[in-house]
Amino acid sequence: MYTELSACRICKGRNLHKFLSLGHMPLANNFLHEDKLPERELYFPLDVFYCDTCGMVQLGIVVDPEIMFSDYIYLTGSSEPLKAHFANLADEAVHNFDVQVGSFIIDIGSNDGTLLHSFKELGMCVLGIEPASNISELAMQRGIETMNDFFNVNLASTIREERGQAGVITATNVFAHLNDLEGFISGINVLLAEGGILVIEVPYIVDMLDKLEFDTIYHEHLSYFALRPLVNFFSRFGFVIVDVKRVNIHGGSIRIYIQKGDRNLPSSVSDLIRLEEELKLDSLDIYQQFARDVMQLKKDLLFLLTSIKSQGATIVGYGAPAKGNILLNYCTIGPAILDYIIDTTAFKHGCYTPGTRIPIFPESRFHDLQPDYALLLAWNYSDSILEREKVYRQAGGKFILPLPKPTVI
Ligand code: JHZ
Repeated sequence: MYTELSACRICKGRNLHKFLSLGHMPLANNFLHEDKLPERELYFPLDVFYCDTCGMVQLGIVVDPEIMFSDYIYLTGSSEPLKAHFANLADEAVHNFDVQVGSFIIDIGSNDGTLLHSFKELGMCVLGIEPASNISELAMQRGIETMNDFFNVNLASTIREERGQAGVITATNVFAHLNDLEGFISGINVLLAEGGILVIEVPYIVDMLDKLEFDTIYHEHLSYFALRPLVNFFSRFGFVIVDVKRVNIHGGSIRIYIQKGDRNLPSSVSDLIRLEEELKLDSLDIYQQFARDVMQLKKDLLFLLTSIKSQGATIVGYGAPAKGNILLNYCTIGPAILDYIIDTTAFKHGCYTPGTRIPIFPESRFHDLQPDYALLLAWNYSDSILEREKVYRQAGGKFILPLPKPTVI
């Protein structure tokens, strides 16, 4: 079901240092349906390594993607801030790169078609590629043409023969999920038109380290990217980063614009590389400190939650993101602490969290029962959620932000 990493995914170096072990964890999106609760669940080791040669941070194992992605529960369209974020991405790509109306746009890992919907509204011809059959069906029902498949060079050739090359290819929150990065870039080489633009968004390791976002480490995320190793990677394959910006999504990500060819790197790239050098991302120390801080956070969060519980207060979880399951399992927070979790995704209702087995309900339960505290598992949307839940807060309800330091709001 999984293979062990023997060399760095980017530079093939073999000098890999393990700096963090989160123990054995269930798959973060493997929510359990109430009709078929298994007696035992699958657990996989979750260890993180630093490559001494090129500085890439990566997981020690690769779980079979068929197990993780063929049937998927995460829906992009379930989070309003994410919809707005993707509308902004489509708008920015079209305007900054002068993409003509009617251009062919492909989204790899297109989920429910939320991003492509924004491109379609701008008059583009769109095609999604999505390996999860349940989710590609949903996208089709919403009028977004979607191929139910994993992206690779063969699929790229088929699409090119049948439909021609694309002016824009997007891959948001999918690049960090790939083991075969070379296969991906070969596919892009086939499918991207000359002068076309590849847009990649990945969580940024600078944010992960800075805000102690350890729960974004899970089996789906094989790589934790800084910009420096990526610049070298793309140039090896005849591509160049033409722009990069930090974006406030998923706890802090980078949006990277890439084209075929070779030219000087823009100042946006050199500025971020300078930041990475200043932070000393090329030395093991910063990662070892991160690991020590993660262990301390576990103690602090458990202490806070158990003290609140011992006073007889009720605590629930707000949002059931994949990362929440890493936080709950690692910090050993189960149904004795959280009565239930609420989430906007209909697919998740009636399910239990993997490992910890906490039931998930629609948001209405939260408003009906007005619990004393809500642990904000979807902490990346804290601004939007705190604003939305004004009435709950005015009535005395409190939120607990777990990261970077457990805080009651
Ligand atoms: P959210 C996903 O991880 C999945 P997750 C994926 N593996 C990936 O790479 C990362 O993103 C980057 C709910 N919610 O987006 C909706 C509310 O209930 O942080 C979602 O279930 N109320 C592809 O799962 C969850 O929270 C709300 O008001 O960690 C958020 O999940 C809002 C805003 C969201 O990603």
